Amino acid sequence: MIYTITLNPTIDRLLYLEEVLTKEKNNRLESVAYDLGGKGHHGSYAMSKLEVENQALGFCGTTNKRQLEKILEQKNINHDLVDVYGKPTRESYVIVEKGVSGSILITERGYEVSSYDKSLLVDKIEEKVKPEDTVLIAGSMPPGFEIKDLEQLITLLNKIGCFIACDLSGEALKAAVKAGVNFIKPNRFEILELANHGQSLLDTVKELTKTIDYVIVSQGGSGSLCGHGNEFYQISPPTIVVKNDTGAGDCFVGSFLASLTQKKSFVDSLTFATACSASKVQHIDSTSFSVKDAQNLQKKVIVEKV
Ligand code: TA6
Repeated sequence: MIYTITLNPTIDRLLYLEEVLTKEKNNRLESVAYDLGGKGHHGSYAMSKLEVENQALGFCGTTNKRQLEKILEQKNINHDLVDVYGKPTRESYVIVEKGVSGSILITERGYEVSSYDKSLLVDKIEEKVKPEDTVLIAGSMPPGFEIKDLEQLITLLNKIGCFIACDLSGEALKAAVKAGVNFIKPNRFEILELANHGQSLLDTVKELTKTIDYVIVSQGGSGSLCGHGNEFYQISPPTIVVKNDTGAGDCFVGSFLASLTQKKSFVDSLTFATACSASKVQHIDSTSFSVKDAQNLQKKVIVEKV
């Protein structure tokens, strides 16, 4: 079983502009849509689409709970969230300009969680997670959830003995590396914060892979530099027309962990996850991708042993 933990859930409000975003102009919207936000929820969406059993854990504000739950149900995501009373789940504004590749992401901070809220989440994790499970902690932390809370969460998961995957950034990523986890996916800027002074990117990955089973450095449209054991690869995605890149990294993480759970090899998991992500960016929302499309795109992913 895979559990995803989204500490700071989000509803994505997608704003499709009639034209290119321009300052000092009334930029008119062609349409507005809502989709699932949050990196852990996106991971669950990919796992569910790939028919890998998973459950989404985390927090959920009660004042707009129905809206988030409706999207989770539409996306067929099994979930068991801790209610945070009287608070609204935040929104991320995803701006998609007419005829322009990619998106602009503007994200709210989120509501504050209390010690009681945190204790309820820990209770659920203690009750559910088994040593043979995988847990993905992904996305930002809400106000009130401190680094020490993350350290305690990872310590608990290490005590249980499950596989711990983290898609985190900044101080949270550093704390996860220090606490000991099995998977990280920093981007090309975040990895620099984990590097020894003057160390090359590849040497940093090799160093980190001594203590972390899987280290994936995402390089946006250029692909990723990946390490596991004594295997290191530069992965290059197929050339495709990007409509909306929001959620591409999350789709990669969910598809990669799903592939590992299905006992695929490291390289096969990497190329399939890259293909799922390439399919995702060809869709205009934050989550959708085509498994069939990904299976075709996987043949075009370039793997270079480094
Ligand atoms: O990675 C994309 C995304 O999940 C968006 O859909 C939006 O919800 C945002 O990231 C949330 O980011 P955060 O790091 O605050 O969890």
